[in-house]
Amino acid sequence: MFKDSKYVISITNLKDSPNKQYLNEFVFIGRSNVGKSSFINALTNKKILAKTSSKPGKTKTLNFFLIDETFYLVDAPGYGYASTGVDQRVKFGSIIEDYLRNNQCLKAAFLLIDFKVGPTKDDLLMFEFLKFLRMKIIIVCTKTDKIGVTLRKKYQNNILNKLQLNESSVILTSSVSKLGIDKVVEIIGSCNLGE
Ligand SMILES: Nc1nc2c(ncn2[C@@H]2O[C@H](COP(=O)(O)OP(=O)(O)OP(=O)(O)O)[C@@H](O)[C@H]2O)c(=O)[nH]1
Ligand SMILES: [Mg+2]
Repeated sequence: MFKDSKYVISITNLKDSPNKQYLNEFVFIGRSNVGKSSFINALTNKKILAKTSSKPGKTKTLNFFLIDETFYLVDAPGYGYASTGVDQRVKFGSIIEDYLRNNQCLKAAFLLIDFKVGPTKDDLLMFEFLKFLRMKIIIVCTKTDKIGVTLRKKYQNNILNKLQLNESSVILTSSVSKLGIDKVVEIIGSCNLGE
């Protein structure tokens, strides 16, 4: 677990990034309501570090959290939800795209996929885009607590098929039961050391 975590800033323009010392960054991407903000709270063991909501579209900015004074976790706005209007949707899309394209500090992208829903069309597009950018991608399945243990293999296989990945490349997690949180902490730790 990380020792110290603090919210730093929410930005809508990359020039306002707080990362002037070129610390490593790790971003959490996924559709609205997939559980990105909840996941950051679970990782940092804080209930309200990142604001969550049952209504999709809560996170509308790139939110920076400084961890142990050594790297940033970045909470991204969700994609694929139209309730905020088409223009907003395009705008959110472009700040994420800018952020992903022009960022030497970004060491890995965690792509969150709702375990029960499986990869949506938007998830598949984002996955392709991250591959195109040659980003280190970690697939995190969220809300696995909603599926009984015996059915999990079936849901996992569906996701693996759609992404054309093998078993070892997805992590099953839950911000409620805390399943998989330790694995993600470990991955961030080793990426941060440059492994
Ligand atoms: N059962 C269950 N519910 C979860 C889990 N993680 C998040 N949720 C719920 O899912 C809803 C959305 O969570 P958020 O963390 O706000 O989702 P988000 O991806 O940040 O959403 P946006 O900011 O709108 O893009 C909230 O009602 C959470 O309580 C989980 O692991 N299990
Ligand atoms: Mg959020």
